[in-house]
Amino acid sequence: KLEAVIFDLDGVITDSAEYHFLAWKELASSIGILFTREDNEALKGVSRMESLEIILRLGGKQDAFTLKEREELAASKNDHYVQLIQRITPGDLLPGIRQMIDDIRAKGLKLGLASASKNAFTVMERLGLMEEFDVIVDASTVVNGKPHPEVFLRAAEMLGVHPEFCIGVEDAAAGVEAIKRAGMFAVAVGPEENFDKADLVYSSTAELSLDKIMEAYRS
Ligand code: B16
Ligand code: MG
Repeated sequence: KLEAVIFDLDGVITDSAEYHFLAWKELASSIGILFTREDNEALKGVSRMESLEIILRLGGKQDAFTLKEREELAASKNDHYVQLIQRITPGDLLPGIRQMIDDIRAKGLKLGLASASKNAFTVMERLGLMEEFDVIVDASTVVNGKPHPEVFLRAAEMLGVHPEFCIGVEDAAAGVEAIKRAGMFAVAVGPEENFDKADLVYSSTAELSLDKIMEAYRS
């Protein structure tokens, strides 16, 4: 029987993916790399340093910087990102998310967060959601990034729920893979063609329906 729903943060609860994009775009341009919104898709759910590697490869500059320089570039992107997310308010929940949280609570299910971001606590605070979630697991406490299942398994463990009785909600292919490898039921948000591994796909968060998800989970 279903006991918990575990959400990804960026791109599911709020559109912080947009702020990641703006910060990476500026960083890329400062080192002469053109970085587009389309390129940004490949960064969703991917860790900070891995994201930088992808951008450097995109610009053919994978060998242009030492490790120390790459760390400085990543830190500079993060400073900018941290500045941008100060603008987030409780009004920045993506459509349908407030309803989902209320429905999950009303059904007596537990609520968890599994994010690859080291800034997840700041974003959750800005959104006013700290009180509503039973557990928040972010990238600072896990060793392996998505698609490794660790962050979802940790959230389930902290909730005291067997993975089999958890649903995970993700907007990134790497995240959906992490949910499936954790042995959970995977709900994806985004274009159908991105998610061949998901159990259920919604085109946007506005379409999410706890009743329908629970129905699909049971069958
Ligand atoms: P940070 P999620 C992920 O968060 C983002 O999707 C990804 O784009 C970002 O690079 C990653 O967090 C690391 O974020 O630089 O803040 O540590 O979608 O797993 O909530
Ligand atoms: Mg995400």
